[in-house]
Amino acid sequence: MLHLGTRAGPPLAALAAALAALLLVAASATAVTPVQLADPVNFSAGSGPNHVAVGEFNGDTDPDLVVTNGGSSDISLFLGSTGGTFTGPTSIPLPGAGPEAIVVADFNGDGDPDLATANTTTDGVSVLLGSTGSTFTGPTGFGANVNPIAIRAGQFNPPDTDPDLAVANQTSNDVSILLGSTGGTFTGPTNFMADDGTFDLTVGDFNADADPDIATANSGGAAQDVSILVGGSGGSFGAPSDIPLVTGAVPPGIASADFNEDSDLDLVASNFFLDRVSVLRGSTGATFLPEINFDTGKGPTSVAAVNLNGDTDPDILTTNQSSHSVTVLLGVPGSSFAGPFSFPTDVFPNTAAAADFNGDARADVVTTNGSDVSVLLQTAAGGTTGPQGPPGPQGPAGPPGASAPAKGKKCKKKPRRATAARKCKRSRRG
Ligand SMILES: [Ca+2]
Ligand SMILES: [Ca+2]
Ligand SMILES: [Ca+2]
Ligand SMILES: [Ca+2]
Repeated sequence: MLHLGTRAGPPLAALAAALAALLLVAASATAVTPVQLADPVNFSAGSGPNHVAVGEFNGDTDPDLVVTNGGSSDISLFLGSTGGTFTGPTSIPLPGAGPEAIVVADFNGDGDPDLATANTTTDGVSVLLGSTGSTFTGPTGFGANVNPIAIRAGQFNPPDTDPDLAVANQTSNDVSILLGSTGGTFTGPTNFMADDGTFDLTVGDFNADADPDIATANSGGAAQDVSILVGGSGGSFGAPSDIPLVTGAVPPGIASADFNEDSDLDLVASNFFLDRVSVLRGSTGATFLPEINFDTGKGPTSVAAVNLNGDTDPDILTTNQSSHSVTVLLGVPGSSFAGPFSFPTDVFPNTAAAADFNGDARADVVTTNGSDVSVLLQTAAGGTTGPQGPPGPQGPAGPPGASAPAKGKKCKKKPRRATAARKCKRSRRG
């Protein structure tokens, strides 16, 4: 169950003790450079922050942030400053839109990064075109389907080079493809079925045919799975191939990277009610080997593939809504991970991104939380550690399904975002 009304302090002492224990048991296997994140510095955004993305909007090389706010229906723009601090936010209004997710890309090809949001209230997308000095023109609205909740950019109809958009629609259980055209405009949407409660998506070439494919995380009552939509010509996608996860997984987040460096793209999906992530190792023809699970903090919502310790193995970053933390799983050759290493955020984190905010060549972390934004700067961490061994630093995750949702609920609270929870509707297959 989600306990949105309860609040627990970050278990700092427990984390420290557990980390020490892990270091003791981290054995023999391949050493990996550890990561340490400093305590969070919190910045106020708008009301109901939903999603954060990083961009360079004013050209000063300090990474900047954009945050969607579902409650105040706007975007908060933070400009990076020295030492990993931020000025702002400046509010960019999206009246009545209810923006959930945001993506940064140069849609009109003028060299200035632009923004696109997935708007759950208006069932559409807002595009804002960047200009000099971190100003934006727009928004211009485009359609999607019912309750857009996640958005990614891609190149779905080569050789056309205008960035395109893929939108996950939570209630229509599908993905909307909007094809980019000149001047930052879009045609479509064309909708492609995924599965019940399509909640997040990632773009990657899973079958190595050079056409980008899409994988979605589906957390509706009738689905606890990942859907693979294989890309075809002209921005089309095939029927979904569903990969079931363990019952109760309720995956709210998905990301892709080649974690085991075999050149087949892999997937990672968060398991909200099981306090772990599932790694699906890619095989030939957009098929995947059975899941391998790794512990996280409690209530993992978003998951991202990042590189935090600067080696060649992709790492995993989750936001943990129930333990008010992020978890870092450090990639180790051969589909294994060191960790979990968890670090406190402010309460109810729901999405995260990584970038080097203070210019020390170490990637840092930013999260959106229930009511603000946390920045966690990476600090120097000496020594090495080894792959994850049972149990993880936060202790056993508990028996599978122990905290699973009550049976028979037609309309679960959605893990990631408060606005989505408020708008939660009975899912329907379409
Ligand atoms: Ca900047
Ligand atoms: Ca642009
Ligand atoms: Ca792989
Ligand atoms: Ca840094």
